[in-house]
This record gives sequence, C-alpha cells and structure tokens, in this order.
Amino acid sequence: SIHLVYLFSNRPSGPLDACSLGAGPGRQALPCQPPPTNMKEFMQIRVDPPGITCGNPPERFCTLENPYLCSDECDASSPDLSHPPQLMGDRERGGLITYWQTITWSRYPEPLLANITLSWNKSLEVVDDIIITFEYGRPTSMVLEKSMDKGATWQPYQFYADDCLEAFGMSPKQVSDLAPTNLTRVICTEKYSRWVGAKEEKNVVFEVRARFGVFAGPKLINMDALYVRMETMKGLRDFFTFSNLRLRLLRPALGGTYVQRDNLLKYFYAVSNIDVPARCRCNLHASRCVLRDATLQCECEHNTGGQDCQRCRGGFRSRSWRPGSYLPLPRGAANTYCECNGHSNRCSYIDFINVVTCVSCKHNTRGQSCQYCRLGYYRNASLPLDDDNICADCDCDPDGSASPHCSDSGLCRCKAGATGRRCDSCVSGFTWRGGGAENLCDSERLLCQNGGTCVDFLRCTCPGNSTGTSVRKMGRCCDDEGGASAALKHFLLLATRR
Ligand SMILES: *[C@@H]1O[C@H](CO)[C@@H](O)[C@H](O)[C@H]1NC(C)=O
Ligand SMILES: *[C@@H]1O[C@H](CO)[C@@H](O)[C@H](O)[C@H]1NC(C)=O
Ligand SMILES: *[C@@H]1O[C@H](CO)[C@@H](O)[C@H](O)[C@H]1NC(C)=O
Ligand SMILES: *[C@@H]1O[C@H](CO)[C@@H](O)[C@H](O)[C@H]1NC(C)=O
Ligand SMILES: *[C@@H]1O[C@H](CO)[C@@H](O)[C@H](O)[C@H]1NC(C)=O
Ligand SMILES: [Ca+2]
Repeated sequence: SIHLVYLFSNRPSGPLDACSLGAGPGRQALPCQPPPTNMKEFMQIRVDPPGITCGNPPERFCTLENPYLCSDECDASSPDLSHPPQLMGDRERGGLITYWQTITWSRYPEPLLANITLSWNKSLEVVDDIIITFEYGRPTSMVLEKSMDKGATWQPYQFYADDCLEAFGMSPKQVSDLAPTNLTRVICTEKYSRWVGAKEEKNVVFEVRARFGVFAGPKLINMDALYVRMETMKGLRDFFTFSNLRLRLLRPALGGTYVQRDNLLKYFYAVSNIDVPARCRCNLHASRCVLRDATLQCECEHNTGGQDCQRCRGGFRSRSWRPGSYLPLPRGAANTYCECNGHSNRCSYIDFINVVTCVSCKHNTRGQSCQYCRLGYYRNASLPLDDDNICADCDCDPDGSASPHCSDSGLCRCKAGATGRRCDSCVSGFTWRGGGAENLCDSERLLCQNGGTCVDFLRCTCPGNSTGTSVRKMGRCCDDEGGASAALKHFLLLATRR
C-alpha cells in the first residue's frame, strides 16, 4: 500500500468532490476516477480442488531448508494450527505471519495442482504491482490468469516457471524486454521461480509499475504520457483490467533439486499474502466506488449508470453511451455530450414536435440540451461542455458597452471611444471618464502651449499665476488672459464634437 501513495495520490478531497465539479478554484485537476486501494480487502477467495487445504485430516510437514525437521503440523480443527484460505487476505498484526497451506505432495507423481480464485465480480484497473507472497518457497511453475467477465472466461496474464521452455514451451522474457508496441504481450518469466532459498525471496510479482514505466519513464515521472497512451493505444486499458484473478499452482518449490520421493512431506504450497493495488473501473464517470450488497459498485455521475457506469442512466437513453477519456490532460473529459450535459436533471418531451428538451438548465446554460449559454454569458472554450463553469459572465462594462450581451467569443459591443473585451478601456486619444471621453490635451499630440502642463487630459496648468483663468482650466493654451482666444475656440470646437 506504500506504492499507492505516490503512484496515484488523487484521493478526492471530500465527500462532495464530484467529478462534474472537477473544475474551478480549489478543485483538483484530475481525471474522474476513484482512488486506488488494496483490493485484497474486498476479494472473495476460493481454492480448488476441494480438500486441497491442509489439516483435514491433520498432517505433518517438513521444510525444504531442513528436511529432517518435520515437527510442524497442520490441523484444521485447531485455531493455532489451521491454515484456511482467508489467511491470504488478512491484515497481519504484530508481525505474526498467517498463511494458507495445502496438503503435501504425498501422492507424487500425480501433480500437486491447486487453484486460487480471487473474485471481485467488478471491473478493476490495476495500478501497481500484484504481489503474491509464498512462505516455504515459490512454486516451480504457475500461471496467473485473469477474467474480465466475472469468471465466465479466463485468459493467461503471465506465466512463471524456473524453465519457461520446458514448462510452457515459451522462451523466457522479462518486462524490460517489452517495448511500447508489444507491452500487452503475455510473457513467461523465470525471475520469480528459481530456487534461491525459501526465506530469501518470497514474492511472485506481476509487474505493473515496470510496464507503466515503458511509457511514463523510470520512476514514473511522466504519468501524462501514460494517460495519453491509455487513451490512444488499443487494448492498453483492457490489459490492466480484470474482474477476477486466478493463480494456477502447477508445481511446488523443489529446493533447487529433483523431487525426492523419500521425503514428499516437504513439498506443498503456502501463501501468506496477496496484494492487489487497483481501482474500480468506472469508465471515467465516477470518483467513488462503494461496497453495496457485498458487491463493488461505481457511484456513477454524468447521467451514467450500471456497476461500471457502462451505460446511460434510465431516462437518459436517447444518445449513445461513451466512456470518459483521460484527454484533454490533466482533467480528462466526461464525453457525455448527451441529454442535458449535466446542467439539468429534468427532461420534458414535447409531443407535437417530437423533441425531448431539458428543463431548467442550470449554470447559466440554455437550449434543448443545455448546450448554449444564456444571454449575457459566453462559452469558455477551454472547458468540456458539461463543466459547471462552462458559461462565463460577459461582464460588459455598463459605461463603455452598448449592450450587456457579448459575442460567442466573449466580446462586448463598445460605445465610441471604448475598447477591450469588456469595453472597459479607451482607444488612443480617449480617456476613461465614465466611458471613453476624447482627450482635450495630452503630452504627445494635443500639447499645452507656452510651457503649460496637461492635467487629467482635460486642462492645462500654466506657469506663473498671472495668466487668465477660463482657458487655463480647460484649454490647451496658456497664452490668454481669458476671453475668446484661439485656444478657447479650439476647446469649444472639441466640446461640440463630443
Ligand atoms: C484450475 O482452473 C482451470 C481453469 O482456469 C481448470 O482448467 C483447472 O481444472 C483448475 N484446476 C483445479 C485443480 O481445479
Ligand atoms: C461472482 O459471480 C459469480 C457468478 O455470478 C458468483 O458465483 C460468485 O459468488 C460471485 N462472487 C462475488 C464475490 O460476488
Ligand atoms: C517487443 O518488441 C521489441 C522491439 O520491437 C523486441 O525487441 C522485443 O523482443 C519484443 N518483446 C517480445 C516479448 O516480443
Ligand atoms: C476558462 O476555463 C479555464 C480553465 O478552467 C480558466 O483558466 C479560465 O480562466 C476560464 N476563462 C474564463 C473567461 O472564465
Ligand atoms: C502663484 O500663487 C500662489 C498663491 O496664490 C503662490 O503660492 C505661488 O508661489 C505663485 N506662483 C508663482 C509662480 O508665482
Ligand atoms: Ca496472511
């Protein structure tokens, strides 16, 4: 579970964190999917064949590392000596290792076969390495299988053997041999099956992290690249998806040598833990997954429904369902350009024109599918259509604008002299005075004469105190004692032009 934290730390910040509210200030810019968790908490474990679990009748067993010390006992009727399947998924406390254990290989040469089936009956997406921990040695050969349809059909996920060619007729590979083009290939690996001592290496791993690394780079620094691939590369998302897993144990650990028939009590399987770090697959239409009636279930949004949000909700069936997408980064998109785009929960059927139309569109939207913005609002092109903030206020300046409405791109219609998207600034030669007002003086074109200084683009102040008053206040010239000077005439001319 340590892995999970830095891999996908997008746990929603609170219970109200709904995917449709993913945008806006203070909200996280992340795709709409539930956080990952260790799915061992929710798995149903079944082992086959019946009678494979040790202890009924009670049995003695030895160990590979000390084959003449056979003092251990498995007894299903004793709590301390029993090893039921549940111990593969328990939370071990206080350092005590608990494990499921099989009967020994006393019926050799008949193969010692065991299946461990882990059922969730819910589409899951694995987000980190699946780790199976074997006590008393890892199997000489085994297969990890997966089902995507609740156990109806199975397919191999990875083969494990100390000799892949002999066990499965496959040449041994490692994940590091895989390239982006063949990442979804099922391989046989010898890495987790060779005998190195039962205590030295206990884990058999299905490498998810290393596969992600093929796209996201070492240490998974570029997760965006992985998301893009998930969206664009056929079969990639499905490769990491399963509803159930099965371990087919085909041959137990042999201690690095051939089978010793005189001491078969040292051959058996024992599994102490199975970690399955995964998230519910909700097709990017839910941020939460809950246990309901003992079954995992996405809490679907975007008017979708079903266990995996794999269809449109009842009453929202007139358009076809689509999965959400990881693109555009980083938030992804709901792709629910259907019905009311998430801006209304109510539709009304207008009989005589045979049209279903949304009622009471929220978020300043309007239209049959709430697909337009109300007058006075315009569409934010960088947001998906179902975003709560899709319609931005035109916010046209009441002084500078001729109308409170704006164009599709948010441009307000300006009065003369005003400019800017909101008509809240002036074209050159104009100054803002409750709207764009033409300048009467400035420091470039309409200079004050005779050493005067232009104040507020409206009046000139003149050097010395002896000159006139009226022109001094309003005009551009400071050469007049008052009266109808050329400057005043000029001012009056400008004033009339306004
Ligand atoms: C294990 O499962 C496979 C199918 O995945 C089946 O063919 C096989 O018989 C099972 N083995 C046991 C021992 O139940
Ligand atoms: C999963 O589904 C199968 C078949 O429908 C059923 O037998 C099994 O009990 C289910 N398991 C869980 C964990 O719900
Ligand atoms: C995957 O492709 C790479 C490059 O094309 C190749 O070298 C490698 O052998 C392939 N791996 C497998 C398992 O086929
Ligand atoms: C449009 O949405 C983007 C992304 O949320 C945001 O950064 C931008 O400020 C929005 N623009 C307007 C005009 O609201
Ligand atoms: C202008 O008059 C004011 C007071 O009337 C005085 O303080 C100032 O010094 C005078 N300036 C000049 C340049 O004479
Ligand atoms: Ca355990």
